[in-house]
Amino acid sequence: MASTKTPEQHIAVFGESGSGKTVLLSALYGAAQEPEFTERNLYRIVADDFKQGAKLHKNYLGMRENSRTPLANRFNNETYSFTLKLKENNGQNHPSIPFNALRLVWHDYPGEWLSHGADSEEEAETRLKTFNNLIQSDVALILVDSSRLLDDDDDIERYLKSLLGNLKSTLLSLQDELLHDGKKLVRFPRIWMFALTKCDLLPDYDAYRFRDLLIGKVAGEIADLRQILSGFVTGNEALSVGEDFVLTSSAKFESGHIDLGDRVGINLVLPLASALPMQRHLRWANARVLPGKVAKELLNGVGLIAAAVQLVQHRFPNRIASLFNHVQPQAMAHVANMADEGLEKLQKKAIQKKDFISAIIAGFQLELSQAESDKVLLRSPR
Ligand SMILES: Nc1nc2c(ncn2[C@@H]2O[C@H](COP(=O)(O)OP(=O)(O)OP(=O)(O)O)[C@@H](O)[C@H]2O)c(=O)[nH]1
Ligand SMILES: [Mg+2]
Repeated sequence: MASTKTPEQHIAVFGESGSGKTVLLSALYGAAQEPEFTERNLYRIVADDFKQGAKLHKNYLGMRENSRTPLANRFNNETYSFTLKLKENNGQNHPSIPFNALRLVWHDYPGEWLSHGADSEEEAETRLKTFNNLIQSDVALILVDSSRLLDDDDDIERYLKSLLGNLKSTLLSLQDELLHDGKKLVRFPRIWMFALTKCDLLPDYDAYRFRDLLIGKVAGEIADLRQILSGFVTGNEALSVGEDFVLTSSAKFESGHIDLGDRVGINLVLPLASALPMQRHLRWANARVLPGKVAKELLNGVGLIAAAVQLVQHRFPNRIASLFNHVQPQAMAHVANMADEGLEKLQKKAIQKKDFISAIIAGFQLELSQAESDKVLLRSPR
């Protein structure tokens, strides 16, 4: 039966003050308002709150026109919600297709919350609320700031250790409050990947070199982080910590000039938040790493993963009787692991059927695969 609930995906970005969170969000939203974006993509990104959309767009234009960057989020925390809407959808979609839009939620918060905690009781409450929202995501991005990797080797190592140290102590300090009654969570980011921000400052880096740097300098700290995260989730075999790597640059910043046309990896944020976990969860379900109950919850959840069921429909139209109760992980894993050619066909079919979500998810998978060929992304083989 058709449901009207729009699947909602949160994006969890863990980045210290100055690591590029607000600029990244503004570049992502602002670029989506350019005519080239609408020409190239099947969808538009619409801010659910007009005022917020205008603010981000203004940030973007300030950078584009006056090379002026947005202010740091001192004491300022805001949640942005966007809807991806089909460009040429006049409200019509196939009656058997339950969704015709996707919602994405991004929490922008002061990076100081990761390094110094909160300053007042009120701020502590807001911080806890934000973290509670962040852990609704399927993927967490840990931002590594390129501008901190320009120093000598010892400084780099100190920076990376302090970055991971702060993240670990933040998680530990909030653990009791995030786990209600000490109960481990089913829905929690199970993929913690590293994102190198401002990579325009490190033109010689690709995702492999970024990985090698992290493994070379902080492999032990990454293992500790995994240990801590295992304490949050049920079925902790189904956890990828520090196994995926991506490069991003919101613009090229050069002697006072900001070139927003020169971006890296910004187009990957939405695919990473949605298609990547979909593929990984299905793979885990198929390999039976996920305990039955967890698999069911993740695969039948309200998150974007539900869209996978829709995607499978195009491939196995007669095999899926009921959309949400009889998920067939094997069939879905097949779709999730499909080669580019199959995905392109699937995408075409979905467009013909006006199945917006399937077309977008297939497109997202294609984008991830392209980024991997370009060495901007390195995905865990597990
Ligand atoms: N070279 C380069 N510089 C960047 C890039 N993105 C951001 N910056 C620089 O980094 C500064 C900080 O970026 P923000 O996005 O404000 O950082 P933030 O993570 O939101 O910081 P808080 O709000 O304090 O948590 C910007 O003012 C820019 O000067 C990038 O892609 N490349
Ligand atoms: Mg900010």
